This record gives sequence, C-alpha cells and structure tokens, in this order.
Amino acid sequence: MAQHKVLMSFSIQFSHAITRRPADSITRGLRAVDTGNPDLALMQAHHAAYIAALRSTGATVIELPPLDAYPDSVFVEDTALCLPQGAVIMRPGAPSRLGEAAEMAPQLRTLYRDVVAITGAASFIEGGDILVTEGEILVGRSARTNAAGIAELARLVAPWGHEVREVITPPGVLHFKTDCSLLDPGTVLSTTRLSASGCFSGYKVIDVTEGEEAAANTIRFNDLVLMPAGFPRTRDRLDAAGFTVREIGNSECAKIDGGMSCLSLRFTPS
Ligand code: CIR
Repeated sequence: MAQHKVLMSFSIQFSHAITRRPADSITRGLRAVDTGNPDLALMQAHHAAYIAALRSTGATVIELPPLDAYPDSVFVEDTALCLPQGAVIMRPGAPSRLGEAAEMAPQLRTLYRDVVAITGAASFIEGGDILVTEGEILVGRSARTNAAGIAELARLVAPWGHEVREVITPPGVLHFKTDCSLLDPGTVLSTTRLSASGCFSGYKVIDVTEGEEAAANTIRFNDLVLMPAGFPRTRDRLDAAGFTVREIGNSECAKIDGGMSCLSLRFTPS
C-alpha cells in the first residue's frame, strides 16, 4: 500500500548492511534457556537467505568473516548504532561480547566520517536495546544496558540532533527489540507485554498475536519486512496492514536468543 512507501526515511531506508558469518563456536552462544545447540549448516543456510533478502532491495551487504573467539559475533547489531550522521560503537553488557565492538569499529571507520564510542567504564549498552524511529531513539534498560550507557549515548548523539528516550525492557526479556520493531516511520510491531507499558504512545501499534511473541523482532529494510518464519497469525496481520513480508528461517538463531534485527547493522553512511 502506498502509505508504506515513504520517501527518504532514515529509519526504514538504507543503502548498506553489515553482517558477519556465524562461526563454528556458535554452539557456545549465550542463551537464557538451553534448548540445544544451533546447527551451523542450517544457520548458514538461513543466514544466506537473510542476506539475499537484504540484497534484493538493492542494498550493498558487506559480509564479514567469522570470528571464532566470539561465539555470538554473528549478532552484529549489538556492536554499534548507525545513524545518518555517524556511528556509535557500543559497550556490550555481556562480558564475553565486549571485544566484538572493537572488531566492528575499523569497518565503520571505512564507511563513516564520524565514528564515536561509548567508553565509560561503568557504561554498558547493546544495539539490541535501541529502536531508532524517525523522531527519537528509544533505549530499553535491560540486563545488558544500564542508565550510564544510555546517558552516554544521549550525550554522543545530541550534537547530531537526536533525542534519546529511556524506556524499560520487560523483565526476563533479553533486549528491548526482542519484543518490538519499527514497521514504518510511525508504526511499531510489539508484544502486548511491551506495548501495555505505554512506551509507544503516539505511534500506531500492531501487536503480535498471543503465543507468537517471538515474531516481534522483525526488520523493516527498504520495501521489505523480514520476519522469522513460523508465525502465521502475525504474518496475516502484517499482510493485512499492507506490508511486503519475507519470512526467513530463524530456528537456529532462536536457540541462542537471536532474531532478525540482531543479524545486521543497517545504515546509509555519511
Ligand atoms: C546474546 O545473548 O547476546 C546472544 N546470544 C543473542 C543476541 C541477540 N541480539 C539482539 O537481539 N540484538
């Protein structure tokens, strides 16, 4: 439908994405509940389909090599926040993931003029807790992201004209965006447990259907919405709302609490 094809909207339109191939060490990826190890071959197939979908929109996708020293490094979203004016290197709150941010920094420096970093020893923040909309940046406080990290981010992006609003990630949920995603500049897909907090007042909210909470982490990337496969009732809602949906297998990433947004950094470099 025409209302979803918004011209020049930095929150949903991107010229580039960065991904990183899953490493053999993926079987040691962090997880809240152990439901078995991911199958690397199947994850690689899902990852290839994900990249093909991004490329089908005309974007350039940079594929970084696997990093065996960091089992969770396929989840590049947590290492940086990419904005039109510059990039901010994160400080992941998971100790085993802290070094992933330094691995991403040189890549972003080749693409952006301005790259800054969260450096406070007491500051922790992961990209999965950050939802960029057209008018503001929502950051969920979580087990991985603390108030000091959010305050430091707010100071860094203020000169670029961005406002940060601190919100709360629901208890027991890994990241803020585990439970929500931006569908178009004014529309959010959310679990009911998150939208009930009122944090999306002013936005149009489409709730995932009950029992399909794991469908909330999608990405709007140019004309497509990439969503994890296997959530037919939520898919129907997105179809009915006029979005062009592409389902991507996510069974292996889901075993280590990953989803659509975690697998890429999406941006238009300045
Ligand atoms: C972790 O616990 O850090 C990884 N196993 C999953 C990270 C998912 N990232 C994201 O939602 N942005």
